[in-house]
Amino acid sequence: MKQSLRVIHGADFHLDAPFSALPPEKAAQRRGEQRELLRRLALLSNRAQADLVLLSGDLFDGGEIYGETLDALVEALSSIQAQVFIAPGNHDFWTTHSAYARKWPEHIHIFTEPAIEHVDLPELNCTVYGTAFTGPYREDRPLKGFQAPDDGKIHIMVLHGDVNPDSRYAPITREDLEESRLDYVALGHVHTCSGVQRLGKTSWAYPGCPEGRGFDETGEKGVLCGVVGSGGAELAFASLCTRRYLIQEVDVTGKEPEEALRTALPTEKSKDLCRIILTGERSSEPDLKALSALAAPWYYSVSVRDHTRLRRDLWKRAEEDTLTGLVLRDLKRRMEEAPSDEDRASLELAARFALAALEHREDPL
Ligand SMILES: [Mn+2]
Repeated sequence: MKQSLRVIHGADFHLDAPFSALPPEKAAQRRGEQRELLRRLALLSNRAQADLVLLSGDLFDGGEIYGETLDALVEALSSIQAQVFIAPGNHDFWTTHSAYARKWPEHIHIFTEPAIEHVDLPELNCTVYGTAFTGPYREDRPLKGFQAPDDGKIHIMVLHGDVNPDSRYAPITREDLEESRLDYVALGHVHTCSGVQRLGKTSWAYPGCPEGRGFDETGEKGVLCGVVGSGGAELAFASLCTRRYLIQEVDVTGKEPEEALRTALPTEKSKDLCRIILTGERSSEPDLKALSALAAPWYYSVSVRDHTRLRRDLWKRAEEDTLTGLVLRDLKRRMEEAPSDEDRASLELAARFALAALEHREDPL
């Protein structure tokens, strides 16, 4: 009898997302790369000899999908040797005319109702539960009052929902999770990987989205891969993404922006998408167009933003006959007498903080 199962857990593929921040050709290319995630998922699952592939909703970004996407989905899911479970989410909710509503091979199970349904897998000593969104919102708590039976089997739930009692997207409370007595709750909705969490005997996780679509979905993206048993779940993050969204800060203080940017560029061409944020104090207005052009060959896509501040003259108010003038004069004199650069630097910092405090400003720069 199986005591533990090999599991792949993914969610929030958002296939056919518009990628509206990119020019149309690149947006189409990115949608093509999203379709490749399905092939990679199938490959990963078959290589790992997974027993279960759990897909917790928002596989599609919207109700209408391209023919290429449906073809890729059918081909990839059909090639998976594991049992596949899909719990439609708020973006890909179940309807009778959804892409999900077709005849699927035996090993693919798609939940179609808000009420919890289950599939028994006696050969795996396991029961898989799941529910579906049937509209863009659901405000009922899908796990409320649910408790897995104590029958020696492994109990797993696939569910799109929000571990937040005030959510409009299938709210889940921590008590609901703990009282469910499920061995693993495979969640979707949150696009950042949560790692495996535990409440009572119940393990739960969000894998996050497997491919970023914007600078709110930065870094490595993928699925969770590992083992679920009646003693708990051990799943590790496995990267699946083609490209990453990166945010890089470049401090221009005391430098020409172009020079600062040059030293921050990668040493070889990157396939990632990068947002460069200029920070620190500038002596003149940076030419964002020229800086973007300088960085462009190094990334798949790059944009440059200016968050710098104009360098202000720290000692401008030193001659004032006020408390501010007095404090600045004192610090200036001490700076002139300071024995080292280090002392001068800390006195300058002290002057900045003092000036900010005296002017009731939050930011000492
Ligand atoms: Mn989502």
